[in-house]
Amino acid sequence: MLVRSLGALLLTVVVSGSAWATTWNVTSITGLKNALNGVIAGDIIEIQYDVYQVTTASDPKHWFKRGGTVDNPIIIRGIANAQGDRPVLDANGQAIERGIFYLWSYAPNYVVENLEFRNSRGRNVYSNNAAAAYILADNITFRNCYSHDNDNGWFSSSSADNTLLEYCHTAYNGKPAGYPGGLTHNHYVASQSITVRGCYIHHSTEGQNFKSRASHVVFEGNLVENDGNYCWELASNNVDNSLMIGNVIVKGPSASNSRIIGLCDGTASGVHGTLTMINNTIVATAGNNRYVWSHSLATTDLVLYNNVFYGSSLNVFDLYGSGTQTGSHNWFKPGMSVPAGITDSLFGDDPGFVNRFTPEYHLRATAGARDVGTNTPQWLNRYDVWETRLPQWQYLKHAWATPRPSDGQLDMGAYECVVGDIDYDGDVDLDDLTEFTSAMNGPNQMPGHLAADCDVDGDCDLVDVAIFTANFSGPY
Ligand SMILES: [Ca+2]
Ligand SMILES: [Ca+2]
Ligand SMILES: [Ca+2]
Ligand SMILES: [Ca+2]
Repeated sequence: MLVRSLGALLLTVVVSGSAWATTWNVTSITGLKNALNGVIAGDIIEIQYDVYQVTTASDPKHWFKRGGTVDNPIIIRGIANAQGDRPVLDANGQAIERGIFYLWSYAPNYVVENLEFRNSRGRNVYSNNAAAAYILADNITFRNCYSHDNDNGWFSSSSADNTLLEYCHTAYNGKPAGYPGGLTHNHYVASQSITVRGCYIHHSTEGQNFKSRASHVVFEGNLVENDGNYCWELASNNVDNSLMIGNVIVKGPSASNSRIIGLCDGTASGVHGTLTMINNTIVATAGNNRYVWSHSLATTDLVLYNNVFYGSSLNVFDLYGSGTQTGSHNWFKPGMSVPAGITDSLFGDDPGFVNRFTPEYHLRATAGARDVGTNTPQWLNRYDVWETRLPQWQYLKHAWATPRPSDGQLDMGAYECVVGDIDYDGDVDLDDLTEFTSAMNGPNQMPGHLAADCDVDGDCDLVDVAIFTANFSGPY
């Protein structure tokens, strides 16, 4: 426990660029409220490590009063303790209206980093859909934050544009069992545009891991697994097109709904525009799973390049809407029914994952899905213009993303194979050498890490050492 100084605030005036900016040092909720009352564009609020109890009496709905500018956002930054723990905003036992951070539309341009939000719940006092943050304003970023055990993980409204969630961990959100109200979700977003990148999203307790009523979604380099209901949904809207690129999406084996990706939840406005899917790995875990499902009110056009559909179900497109399906160079299982507009498909039971059973969805050196993608995948962007869009990021455990490496020929799926990259961060360097060496179990023995078997012959021997050495690239 930190010893709190009597003065909740310590003001430090620093020169930032050409503007005078203030760094506010916060060690209490009162200090945070005071800082938010006084900030101007470009200021930084540093929240020191502690567990901060959020109470109804502290009136979190009215903490945010001022905005930054696009060029000089206001930064709220948690300062981790020596163990790397983020400062915590905990609403345990308190009724919260919509969000611990209630970001009014008149308070735009905030970047929030390194904070944990938990136990934000309406508790039947307010509607049972409180979130870590209720985002009404433009240009709001949450980066490296952890949202868990709230009614919703994140909630944004259609008044918000340019929402960014990056490197966040979002899990175990959903209202308590038996509480009244609609389904709650890890993400329930309706921004004009939202980007979700490099996030670890899992265990929505009753609803979706990601549910959108946004006009434009870019969902990039995330890991989504263990959904309560379904994994990913465009529930309505999407008039400005969306993109899923470089994600690993794994169906929860105990989910209450068989859908993995859903288009339209039956609300009258329907789902429109185009959804382009590029270089995703999408995994079913039960025979009745439906990889992509659409409602009759969906007019969504689907465009698919370089995706891998894998798992225990063959029901890949269960479509009742009126959109088209086009694209090329996707991996399907034998027996999957693929629309005629999707060409150059490959069919096989095993795309060549390092391990289908543990599982590990990176590709082996000999994978059938390696080097067989198209190098010119196209998407229909927000402004209805077709453009080439390569996968730039790939997920790195956990809640991180690295630039996707390139060997000149795109692989299918969410990960580009780099032989010898044992820690999967996209290079072959001394960290990999350490793991490579410790994985060796002697001649004719499977190595402790399957990626150390560079030639995929069942061992890690001098041939593998030669391949590893040849691929040694050094760090980025
Ligand atoms: Ca390749
Ligand atoms: Ca590496
Ligand atoms: Ca070998
Ligand atoms: Ca490295």
